[in-house]
This record gives sequence, structure tokens and C-alpha cells, in this order.
Amino acid sequence: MAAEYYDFGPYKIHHSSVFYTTDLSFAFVNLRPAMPGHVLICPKREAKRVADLTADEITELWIIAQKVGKQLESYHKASSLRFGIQDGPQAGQTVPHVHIHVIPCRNADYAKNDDNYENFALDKERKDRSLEEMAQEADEYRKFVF
Ligand code: AMW
Repeated sequence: MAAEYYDFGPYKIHHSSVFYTTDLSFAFVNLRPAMPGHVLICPKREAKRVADLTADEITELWIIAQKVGKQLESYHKASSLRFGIQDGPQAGQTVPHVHIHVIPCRNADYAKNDDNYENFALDKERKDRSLEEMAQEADEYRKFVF
């Protein structure tokens, strides 16, 4: 049976925000997305750092990131993707549970390289979305991510 909540460090991610799962991983929509389609891929086991992951976990995370990235790029009519891991607090990691950011990018989104970094790192300054809004986005993605 599917879980009601998934652990993401100290947070509980409601299943309505989760749009794809495998044995070891889950993909979910972002509370404060940097761009439309900015999602997170996470191991189910609460591993803090990339060095804590097993080979199977690393493999699954990147296979899902590839699959989800391809589908979200097309859905959001984007033309590039940003994949990112902030591995440890000094690298900007705010949630101590490994996660890959997948961010569809369009022409105008990243005019300068510096903006890239800002858009990715300053998500804590954006407003939290409602559970309903996140559930709606996850419902959309569930229709084509499998
Ligand atoms: W990190 O700075 O640890 O690389 O990224 C943390 C990410 O998790 C951010 O994109 C942030 O918006 C997102 N986030 C934080 N809390 C939640 C939550 N409860 N549900 C979904 N996403 C979250």
C-alpha cells in the first residue's frame, strides 16, 4: 500500500504531493519552486549526504531524474534542464535528506550564469504554496510520468 506521508528530513511530504515512486525513491512537487516544474527526487531512506547513499539508491535517483526531467521539459515547453544537488549545509543544503533538484529551463529564464545560482539557491525566500496547489500539480504530472 502507498504511504500516506514520505519523510523528507524533518518534514512529512503528503502523498498528494508525490507524483512518482519506485522501491527506493520518490519524486514530489516543491513547496517553493524556483521555476514552474521545479521538482525534487529523493531516496525513501533518510540519507543526509550523497556519500551515505548505496549504489542502488544513486542509480535509481538518477534514472528517475532523467525520466522525470525529460517529461517535465516537454510538459512545460522548456528547452533545457537544470539538475542539482546541494550536498551539505555549506553547499546550501537546507534539508538534511539527499534530493536532486530538477528544473526545466526556457530561453529567457537564465540570461546570465549568476542568475542561475540565485534562482536555484534562494528558494527559501519564496512563499510557501498550499497543499491544494501542490496536489493539483502532482495530479497533472501523474498523468504522464510513469
Ligand atoms: W536544498 O536547499 O536542501 O538543496 O533544497 C530544499 C528544497 O526543498 C527547496 O527547493 C525547498 O523549496 C524544498 N522544500 C522544503 N520543504 C519542503 C516541503 N515541506 N515540501 C516540499 N518541498 C520542500
